[in-house]
This record gives sequence, C-alpha cells and structure tokens, in this order.
Amino acid sequence: MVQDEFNRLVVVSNRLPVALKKKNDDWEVKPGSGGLVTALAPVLSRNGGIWMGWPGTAEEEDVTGPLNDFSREHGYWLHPVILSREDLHGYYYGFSNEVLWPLLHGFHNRCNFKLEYWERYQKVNSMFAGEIAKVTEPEDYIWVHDYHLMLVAKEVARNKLQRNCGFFLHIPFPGPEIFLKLPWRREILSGLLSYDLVGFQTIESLNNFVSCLEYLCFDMDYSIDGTLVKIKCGDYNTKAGNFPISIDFDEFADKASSQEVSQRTAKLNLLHPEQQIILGVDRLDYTKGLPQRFESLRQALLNYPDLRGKISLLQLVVPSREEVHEYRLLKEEIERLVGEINGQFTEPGWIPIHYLYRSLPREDLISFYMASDMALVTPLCDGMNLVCKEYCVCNYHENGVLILSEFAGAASQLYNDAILVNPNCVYEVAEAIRRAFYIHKSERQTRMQNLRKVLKEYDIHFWLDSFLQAAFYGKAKECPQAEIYRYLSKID
Ligand code: GDG
Repeated sequence: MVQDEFNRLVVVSNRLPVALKKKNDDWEVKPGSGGLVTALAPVLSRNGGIWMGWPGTAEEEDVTGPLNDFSREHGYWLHPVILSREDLHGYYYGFSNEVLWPLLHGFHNRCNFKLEYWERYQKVNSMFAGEIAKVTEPEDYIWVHDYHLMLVAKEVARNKLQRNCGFFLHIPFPGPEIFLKLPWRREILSGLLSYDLVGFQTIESLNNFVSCLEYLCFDMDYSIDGTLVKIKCGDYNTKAGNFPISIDFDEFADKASSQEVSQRTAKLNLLHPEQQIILGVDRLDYTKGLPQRFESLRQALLNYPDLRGKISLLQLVVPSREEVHEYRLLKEEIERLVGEINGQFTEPGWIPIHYLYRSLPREDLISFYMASDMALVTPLCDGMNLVCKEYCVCNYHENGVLILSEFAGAASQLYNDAILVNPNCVYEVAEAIRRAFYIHKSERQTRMQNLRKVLKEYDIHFWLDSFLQAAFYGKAKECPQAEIYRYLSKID
C-alpha cells in the first residue's frame, strides 16, 4: 500500500481546513467541509499527520489551545503558521490574488506586478519552509497545495533539509504567451522544479508548464514515462503529471438521498412546477464568467420567446474577496445586470433570474442541485470546477442536463455527455440553453448516467491514490482525460 511508503503525511496549504470563530472568550473550531479534507483526513490520522497553514485569525490571537483540542479529537495535528497584517497584504491579497490568480487564469492585464508583493511572497514561503523544518522528519511526505506556496520546496532545500515534497496546483497553468509576462517567471519555475512531483488538473496545464520550461530553460530535457513527464533542467530533476481532482461521490450521493435533503427539494419543486430551473453556483470571481452568463440568458429570452415564462435562472453567488475593489465592482455589475434583465422580462408569476448573494448550508446547496433541471457552469477559465461534478453526482434521478464551459478543467473528463459551450459566445450559450430545455427525457437520462459513471470511478479517492502512487512509484493511475482543444478543434 502506497501509504506505507512514508511516515506521516504533512499537508501544507495557505489556510488550515477549519473555521475558527470567537464566542465570548472561547474559540469554536469547526472542521472544513471540502472534499480535500474528507479525502486526506483518513491518511492524515493514520499516522498522526500534520496539516499546516494560516488559521485565519489575527496575529495577536493565540489559537494554539483550541487547535490542539481539535487535533486530539481528530487524530491529526493542525499546525498554525501565523501571518502578520503586512504578510497578508503582500503575500495573500497582493502576490497570490493580484498577480498569480489573474496570471494563471490568463488575465494578465489584471495583474499588479508590485515588487513589494513579490518580496513578501518569498518571505512567507520561506516562513512556511521554516515551520516545516521545525515539525517534520525526513521520512515524512510533504504535500504542498496551490499557487500561494510555489516556492516552499526551494526554501526547504535552501535550508539544507532533506524532504520529499510534492505540489498540486488547483488552478490552471497558462502557456508561455501569458506566463512570460511575469517579471519573476524564472524564480517561479525553479520553485516548481524544486518539488519531486508537480501535479496539474489537466493535460493542457501540464503541457503549458513543459512549454514554459522549454522557453526559459535552454538545457531542458524531458521524456514521457507512462503517465508522467520526467523533466531535467540544469540541476533540477522532477516529475510532472495530470491529476484531475474530484469529489467524494458516496458522500454527496448519500447526502442527496437523505430524508432532510429530499424534504427541502420537495419544497423547492412545489414552487415553480411549470418552469425549468437553471442553476448557477459560483464564488464571486471574474474567472467565473457571471456577466457573460446573464447576457446569455438575456439572449436566450430574446432569441427564443417560447422560453419566456418557462425557464428561470437560480443564481447563487458566494461572497469572496470582498475587501478587493475589483470584486466589489464585479458585484455591482452583476446586480445591475440582474436588475436590468428582470426589469426587461418579468411578467406576473414569472421572474427570469432568482439571485442569492450568500453562502448556503451544504444541505440547501444539495437540494438546489436536486431541484434544478439544468446546471449552467460557464467559467471563462477554471482549474477543474467542482460545482459541475457535485451537480451530476447529486442528480441520482438522472433527469438533469449539464451545460459546461470548455474552459473548465472538468470539460476534459465530461466532454462527451455535457453540452459544451464557449462562454464568451452568448449566442452559443443561449442556443445550448434552448437545446437543454427541449432535450428528450431519455437523452437526459443517458447523458447523466454516463456523467455519473465517470464521476463514480474517478472520484477524490482515486485522485489521492494516483498522486501518491506517482510520488512513490513514479507511476500515476490511468485516468482518461481529453486534451479539450484538440477534441474541439475539428475545422470543417
Ligand atoms: C479552486 C479552483 C478547483 C459553493 N457555494 C457554496 C458552497 N460551495 C462549494 C461548492 C464547491 C466549492 O464551493 C467551489 O469549488 P470550485 O471547484 O467550483 O471552485 P473554487 O472555489 O474556485 O476552487 C477550482 C478547486 O479549487 C479544487 O481543486 O476545482 O478550479 O478554482 O465544492 O460546493 N458550499 C456551501 N455553501 C455554498 O453556498 N456549503
């Protein structure tokens, strides 16, 4: 078993997988509910592993006690990395969210390449490496997550620490035409090359990474070894692979069929039995293509008057990065569009867009998934997108349709049975909405059955095993994934 190959698993991410809330003078520690925690927790607790990250609290707060209580109860250790306000400003809001997030999603015009951000990013990555030095041993496996921490392995090596370190990028990696805009492109690439294994969501991101190396490292050499790429670049030797992340199929399917969720779904179904509900669920972010989605709905209602009164978009937007001016502007734009479209089309008894700006309890979210006739998942760029996977897994009645952006990583797995769209083209998305509305019951069922089959086989546990097998045996598990642009690029 691959988990016998290392002593403890040490997961390193920007945030700890818990939410801390102060109640009077006591701290309440609630476990995170994401799929990542569900998959990693059993491996972590097997040998008293560690999860390292920022606890989300102010530097002057001492949260060691409550975190230790949580650790004892759950069988793995939460190790806080304390960040000052200046650290957060430069490393998190600055370099991570104003440089790497837009750049890696292909929005280089939105980047704010401030030198002070870069300096703080290096400092905080070095702090994380310092914490690794304090609490880990050479036999541990260090698994670093996401774009906030690309330099950690390099810093670990700089400290002359022998550690086996892997990295997984949750967001896309762009091609050289975008990545080369970054003033610190060489440093970021050498940071990634310092890991023993670098994992991406899709083959495209993996190829883009290799292409960037080819541009910037003149002595770069690589070979394909089964499912992995072996890379040699100067003194760096590493492996890279594609590992599409997913969700816990059984957990979502069980919740969806629970009595509590069924009751909530039944209530929602009663509200508009004569209408088809189109569901959108997204964090507030410019990568998610929300304005374009609303324009597509407008186009559908203009082009196909037969849909008026028969479809409604139920759009949940989850607040995110509200401190950032750009995100506040996006919220205003979204709310203006919702008002405009509702003003344009609403009739007595029917409203085209139901808009919610908040986070919902997981059970409510699942009942939304179940009560919807189609999901409209149209990001302009997305590493994977778990919402579309959750929608399909919860749809065990197999009567929903998935309309999915070709720019979501998930399209590389779900391309055959989702209706794929280019989210930049409002006419195409409008036509897809009409198509989904009229799609025959039996076709809905076949498509959803196929989607759920893929998701059952390649779930979060598959992802975890595949990554660890690549790390320890040099071989990732086979997981069929299309290179989506090749698939779509048949020119007639
Ligand atoms: C990054 C990458 C990649 C949403 N609303 C509520 C709620 N959610 C949960 C969903 C889902 C998650 O948030 C969103 O995940 P996504 O994958 O769609 O998007 P990002 O947050 O941008 O995640 C992405 C992912 O990392 C994993 O690698 O797929 O590409 O950008 O799980 O269920 N949960 C609750 N209430 C809500 O209102 N409880």
